[in-house]
Amino acid sequence: MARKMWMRGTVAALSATALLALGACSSEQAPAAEGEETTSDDGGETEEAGDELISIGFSQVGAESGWRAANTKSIQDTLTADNGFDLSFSDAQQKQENQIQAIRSYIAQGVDVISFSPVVETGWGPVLEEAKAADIPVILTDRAVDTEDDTLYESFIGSDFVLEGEMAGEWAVEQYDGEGYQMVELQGTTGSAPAIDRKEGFADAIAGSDIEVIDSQTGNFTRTEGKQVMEGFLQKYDEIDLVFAHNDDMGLGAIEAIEAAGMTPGEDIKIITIDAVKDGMQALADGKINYIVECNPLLGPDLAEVAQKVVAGEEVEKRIVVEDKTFDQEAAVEALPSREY
Ligand code: GYE
Repeated sequence: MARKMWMRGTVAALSATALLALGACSSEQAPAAEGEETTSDDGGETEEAGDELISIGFSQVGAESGWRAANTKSIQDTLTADNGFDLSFSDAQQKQENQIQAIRSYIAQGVDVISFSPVVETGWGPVLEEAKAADIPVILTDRAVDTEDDTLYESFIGSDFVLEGEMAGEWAVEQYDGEGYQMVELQGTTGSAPAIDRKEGFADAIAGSDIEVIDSQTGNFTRTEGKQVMEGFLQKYDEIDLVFAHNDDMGLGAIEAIEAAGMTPGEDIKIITIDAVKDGMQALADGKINYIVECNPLLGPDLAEVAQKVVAGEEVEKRIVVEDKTFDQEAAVEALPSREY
């Protein structure tokens, strides 16, 4: 927490710092920045220092969830010309091949920094090697890649998804162990870090309890697919007591399916989700979801700071872990009025 606060504070001063740091960079930097307007309110910089923006290519996973919308907004609101950046942003529509294509085009453009949130964990070796060969630093945000070679990226900024799954599972055990609950799981996108890790963390936490996972399928992190998969579960099983959804959106889809089947979500069937975006928090406050583990999507400020340091040749941490909270109904009611996303 203290460290998050420190980072946020630092980013407020980013514009000035970025310009200062860039003063020390070579003029070959930031080819895409030529002719860009730079606004600087620090007044004391040399003319050259104010001329260049850090060009950054960002490949986003898609627009699958409320979390993703908040994450995109954070990145676009932070990596602005005012803060010293020239951002190229692309949406991969949850397809790895689109991300690889976007990264290749950023390499061809010769951007200063590439950042992306990998839709799945595996299959990144070749394109990361290409970025390395072109001397373009890569910063991972939100999701990890599965590689032994951590020289292929500068830093990975994001939550600990195993821990999120564990926190969700621990609460389930605390509340429901001893009841003989039958649980279904709505998994995130197959092969993605949050789906793999949240599943693992949750399973570890409920091991030894009498909560039985009777089925587990992917709903691809979307509300529509979460609803469809839940409809299938409700047809297939006579008794479902608990749903663990890897994100709020799939949990919200499950709520629709449960209500359509004439049952009361949060009572007849308990629901635990991850993310804590506004719609999820509202459902928790309304008693339709029982518990939410937060996943903070506001990664823009940390990304801006790390990108600025990398371009300035400063050391950065390989792993920056974003801390998450948990919410029950009471906590959601309290947090909602000031919730940013
Ligand atoms: O939980 C989900 C989104 O990678 C942490 O992706 C992110 C996950 C998030 O679609 O809502």
